[in-house]
Amino acid sequence: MLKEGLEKQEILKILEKKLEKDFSYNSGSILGSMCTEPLDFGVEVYMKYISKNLGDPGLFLGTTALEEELVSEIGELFNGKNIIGSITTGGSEANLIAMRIAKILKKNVTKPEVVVSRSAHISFDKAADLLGIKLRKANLKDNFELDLAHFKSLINSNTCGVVGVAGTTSLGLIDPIEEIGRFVEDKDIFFHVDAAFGGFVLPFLKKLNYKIPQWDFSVKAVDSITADPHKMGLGVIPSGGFFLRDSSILQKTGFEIPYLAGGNFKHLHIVGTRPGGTVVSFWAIMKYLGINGFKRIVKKCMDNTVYLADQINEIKGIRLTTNPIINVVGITTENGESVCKIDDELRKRNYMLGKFEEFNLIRVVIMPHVQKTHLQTFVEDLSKIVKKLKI
Ligand code: 0PR
Repeated sequence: MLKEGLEKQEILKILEKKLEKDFSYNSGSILGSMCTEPLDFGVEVYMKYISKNLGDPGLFLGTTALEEELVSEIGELFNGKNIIGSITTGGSEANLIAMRIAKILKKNVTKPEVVVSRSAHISFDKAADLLGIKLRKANLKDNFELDLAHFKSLINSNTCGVVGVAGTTSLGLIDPIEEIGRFVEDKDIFFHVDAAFGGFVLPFLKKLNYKIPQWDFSVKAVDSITADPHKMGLGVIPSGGFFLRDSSILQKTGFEIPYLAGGNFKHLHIVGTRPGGTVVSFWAIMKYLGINGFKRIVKKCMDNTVYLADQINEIKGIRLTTNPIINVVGITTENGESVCKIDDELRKRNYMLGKFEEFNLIRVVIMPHVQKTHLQTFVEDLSKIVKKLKI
């Protein structure tokens, strides 16, 4: 550490140089990320309220009330009533909270298991590891949709929870939530839906008259939902979301910290000190955009998705893994050859996509920062690469 501090200007200059290595959202390079540039107004509000700490809610009663209002409003967007929950550090924390609840509610089960689809996010593996839960993974069919019969066969007397994904990480697919709901309807099994990505896409696609199957609290058996502001919500990082139908579960399973300056509030979080600024910011973003604002953003992403999908169909040697349902595009080879070489070549040209070796696909996520011009140059380069590699 320096003995004497530097001038602000000098520090800013050093920082600029050091951070040159980072990719920027507007460069056209970031094509495989589920995060994006937060909304300007959200950033403005966040900066203003950056010191709020919801780790001690009693000291910030206004922010606490704002969080409740925000959660309830998002709960309504997901067709729920009096939904409780909170803004988390991300989808991983929200999924961990859900898995913990599933385990605690079934105290009599000594070897708890949770059934998920093979395309469920890695955060369920992390949660299973931390909580001592056995994860039972249901197979996918050839078209990458969930094999429901296999899913059902994995449910047994040790099952404390099942998970459906609404907007899978690899392809943006929607698991059949209603059908999974039927498997657990009369059983004492917690049903969590991971819509970390899809949560701020699907409600607006539905309002844009896209055919979207029921995936949210409108399905009676659904107990909780993950949906992240810092993905398609354009919220600042870190902001995920956990939404819970039955408020008595907070009383039954919540943590308590008796000594806090602001008093004791039951909570479900894994972290202690946690940002309030992100919550205030997302409250402001929801008010500012309204349903129509989100519809416009989602529509632009979908138009670009269709554009890219059409272009991929034109390139010989590669094809779409599946027809995109939401703004996630999976690309694979026509002859089954590995996508790794294509991915390597793309990276050399600074195209950063997601690579899912298990499914032999590379993933483009058409986030709000992705412009049609980015996709045009991407397609030109991709086409050249596929030709050069003779795929
Ligand atoms: N559930 C689903 C369906 C997800 O896709 C993700 C993350 C999570 C949960 C976990 O969310 P957090 O990362 O907020 O904990 N999906 C992205 C992915 O794995 C995360 C991501 C975002 C990765 C930006 C890369 C990146 O540049 O692809």
